[in-house]
Amino acid sequence: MSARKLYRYVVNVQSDWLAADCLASGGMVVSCAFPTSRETLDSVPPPRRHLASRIALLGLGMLVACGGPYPQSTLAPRSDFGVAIDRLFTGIFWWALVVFVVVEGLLLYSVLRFRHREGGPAPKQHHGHTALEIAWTLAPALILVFIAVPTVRTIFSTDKAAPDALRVEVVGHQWWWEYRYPDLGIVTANELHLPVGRPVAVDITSADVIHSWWTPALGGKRDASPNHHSFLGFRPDSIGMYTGQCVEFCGASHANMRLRTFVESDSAFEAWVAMQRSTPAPPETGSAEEAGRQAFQRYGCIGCHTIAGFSSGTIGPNLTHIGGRTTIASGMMMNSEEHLRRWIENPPAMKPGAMMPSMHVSATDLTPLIAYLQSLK
Ligand code: HEC
Ligand SMILES: [Cu+2]
Repeated sequence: MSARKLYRYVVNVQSDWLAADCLASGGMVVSCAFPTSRETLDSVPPPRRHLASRIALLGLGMLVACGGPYPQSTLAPRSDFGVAIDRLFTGIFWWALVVFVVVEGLLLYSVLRFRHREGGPAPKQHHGHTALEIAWTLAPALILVFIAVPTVRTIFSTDKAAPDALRVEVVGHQWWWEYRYPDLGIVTANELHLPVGRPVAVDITSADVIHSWWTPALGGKRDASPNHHSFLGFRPDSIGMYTGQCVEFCGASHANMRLRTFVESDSAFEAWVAMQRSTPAPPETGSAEEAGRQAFQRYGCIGCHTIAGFSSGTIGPNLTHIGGRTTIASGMMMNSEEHLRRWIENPPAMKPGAMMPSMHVSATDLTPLIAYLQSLK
């Protein structure tokens, strides 16, 4: 308790005062107890003391927000859909700025020009000024039209697939993404590969609860709902790796449900496709990888994971080419020996609520098991 401070935290809700005793730690409110009786509410003093420091904090926060670079920004669009949204945002931003300047200008003018002067006369009152009333009814309506027309036009222009689009199916799972390319016969997870310049038609659904798929640089987000298919179409225009994540709260590891989208040159994408379609050769007899493959069977990993030519479980991600992924556990950790070790030892310890239980793999089995997984390129 010594390092913590008890703050009297006051929140103004629609001209009424709601008071709460809040336990604060390191600048974060940890818990609040709201009093119930009217007397306690009335006895709370207004929050004057911390005003200056709060304004300073807010200013600091806004300054920090001006930094960068931010990997997940819609303001650096890398697809036609992303550009369309950005253009819409910029247009609406300028309209909002005009409204802000006009309204605040009039407000400031009125406050200063008609302020109370000792002994001065009350300002002249205006009631029922028809021209003014027509003006301030029409002006907002017109501004809304200027916002609505481009918005609706953008919605219609982005809701259909181009005929030559590459089809991709996205299935959200707690807490990872399954990717299928129905025309290419590829099933993979968490890391999507797309060729630059080619339109993509993404079909999004869920195997359990509602998730939402979003790679901010590539355009809009779409809910992944069970028994429902959402469409997302875009054409990536720049080579690069773009991160994204689940944006619909879906349980304990919602924030650990990340994703990576690799936009590649045609040749790099073709090479990736060829690799994904190949079946990994069985490990050499007597090798560590072969011992690892046996462990993969013995510990029941085969019940949940597909490895082409070997196992066919579908509860967890397809591991046929797990060695070729840059991350594991839905973009949570880099794909390294150390992380694979910690993951397989105890997945829920790395990722709260993970649907893969600890399989109690012995230390002697773990090393060859990891060697086997890493050999699956
Ligand atoms: C009960 C089903 C189940 C069993 C059994 C199981 N897993 Fe998993 N596994 C999962 C699920 C589900 C995930 C995805 C977890 C997540 O990212 O939230 C996963 C993820 C993984 C990943 C990361 C995959 C990726 O694409 O990032 C690896 C590697 C893995 N498991 C290896 C194993 C090994 C090795 C075993 C056996 C010792 C095993 N699993 C047993 C369900 C299972
Ligand atoms: Cu989710």
